[in-house]
Amino acid sequence: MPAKDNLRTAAEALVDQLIANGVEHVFCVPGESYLAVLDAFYDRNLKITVCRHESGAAMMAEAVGKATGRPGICFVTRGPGSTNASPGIHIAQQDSTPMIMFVGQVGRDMREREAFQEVNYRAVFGTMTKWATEIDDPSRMPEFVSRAFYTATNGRPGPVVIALPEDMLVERVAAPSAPAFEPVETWPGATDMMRLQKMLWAAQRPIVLLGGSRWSQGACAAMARFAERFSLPVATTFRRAHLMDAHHPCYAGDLGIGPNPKLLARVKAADLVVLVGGRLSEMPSQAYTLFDIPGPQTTLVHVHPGAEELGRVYRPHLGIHAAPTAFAALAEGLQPPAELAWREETATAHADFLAWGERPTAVPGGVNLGEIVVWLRDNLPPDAMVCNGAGNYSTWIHRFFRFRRFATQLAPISGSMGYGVPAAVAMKRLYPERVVVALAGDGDFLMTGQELATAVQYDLPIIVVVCDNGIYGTIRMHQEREYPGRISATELRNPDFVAYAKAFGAFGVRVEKSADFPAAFKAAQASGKPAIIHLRIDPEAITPLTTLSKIREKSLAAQAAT
Ligand SMILES: Cc1ncc(C[n+]2csc(CCOP(=O)(O)OP(=O)(O)O)c2C)c(N)n1
Ligand SMILES: [Mg+2]
Repeated sequence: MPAKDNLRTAAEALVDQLIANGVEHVFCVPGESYLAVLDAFYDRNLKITVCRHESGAAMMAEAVGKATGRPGICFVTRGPGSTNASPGIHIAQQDSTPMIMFVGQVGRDMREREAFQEVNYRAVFGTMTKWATEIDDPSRMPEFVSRAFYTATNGRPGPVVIALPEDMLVERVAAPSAPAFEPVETWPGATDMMRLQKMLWAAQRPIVLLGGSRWSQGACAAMARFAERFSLPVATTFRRAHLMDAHHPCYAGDLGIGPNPKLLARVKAADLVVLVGGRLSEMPSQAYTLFDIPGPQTTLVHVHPGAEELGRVYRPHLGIHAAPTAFAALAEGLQPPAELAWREETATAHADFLAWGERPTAVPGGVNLGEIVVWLRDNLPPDAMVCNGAGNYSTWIHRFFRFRRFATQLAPISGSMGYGVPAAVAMKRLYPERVVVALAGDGDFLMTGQELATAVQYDLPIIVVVCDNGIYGTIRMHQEREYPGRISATELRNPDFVAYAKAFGAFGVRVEKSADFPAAFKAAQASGKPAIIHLRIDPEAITPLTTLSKIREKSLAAQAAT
């Protein structure tokens, strides 16, 4: 409510500062701890998405950060609201995503008494964020919010948590809004680029690896032009396949979990690795086995926007402190040598990539996830967004889907289950004209499946493909390998997912044979509603390459031999 004294409450100053910074969407679960902010939302031009669980709200905000490069915003209540949101914060950290979470806090006069739902946010979120803070002085609201935008986006992006004591939020302040934040570019130096050019000229078997954040469609296109002029093979790291058009003749594939052995061999044989944006963490580095630590045997150029990441694990031969956007722009100015010794190798690398994911492998059961993903690949428009969480079902996406554009892949490097549905809800809210599909395991889906209600509430016709094999498949796979035949805590008795969809007012259809999937997908689209396509998958079909029984037999045989 506007006040007679022309002063704003701190809550109003907060919401105005968000709007000044270009925020259009806020994801939240309400709480009495930040009622004043809810009231300030009332007559402001913001799209509010009210969620069913804070993990959903936080993952939605994280997905916005991933897709737009600007901080996604969520609001949650104190105590349990904030701890429920922690998976989204952890994803933003591991995925280097800009995000700001505002959280209610007890009144300043009660602090340190363990008042109702009191949490020490600096302590709880201190190691999972770039900055966890609390605002005591309402007149500093514009300063704190402005800094949050810079902190979340500068260098290596990540999450910021700001706690808001409820009595502070209702105080009136004269402080004017701060000017909108301007993202700060991190440019490579001219000498860095010249050294890189020399290294490229001296190389025989170079390869480029793309990863991390601070990319854009324009930067991906610039990178592709650079790769093309140098005829460089380009691979993407775990869950970053969308950084390179899979149809580009330089694309060499996805260096994630269970990568194409030919790609792995190619990376191992390279004499120059140019890692742009990524950190080469556990998954792409094949559990840190690919390169020696700290001194890699291969000449390594590491381009990263976070100075603290350069030399953190791998000592690069050339470290370039730069954002991928800036690096890609300057890479366009590099000159290729007259002779490109590796030209044919790059063509082979692309052919190897295409061959690896071309045709689905044979697996037990009526529904072959490979065939489903290949159908999606061949039928979805190039700007369709594909979201997923964690589980073995995602292996088929990594191998058989072909991402064509930036931010069409929304998937957590952090390996957090439950990400697909909230990410899809957020993307459909931002981009209603685009096709948005989430793939989820049966375990994965029920971690955040209740956000289907959010999709229904806001008329967001996302399509969720639930890959139901009746098990926590990934863990069962590890179990059969490490403790063959000793099944422990990995079996699931599932609800009727079609009835579940219908109970939410969504569309639901079951698929028992691969051949029925196209009609089910079209029916889901034609319904105009959020939809669940329930795939019944044989638990034996644990990866595109092997079965649970084969893994068990192999482990038992190995045990017998020792
Ligand atoms: C939040 C969270 N909890 C637990 C895990 C450990 N985990 C990784 S994959 C997985 C099983 C996934 O099962 P499901 O979604 O059914 O997919 P499937 O592997 O069967 O295809 C589990 C429990 C995780 N990665 N994230
Ligand atoms: Mg499963």
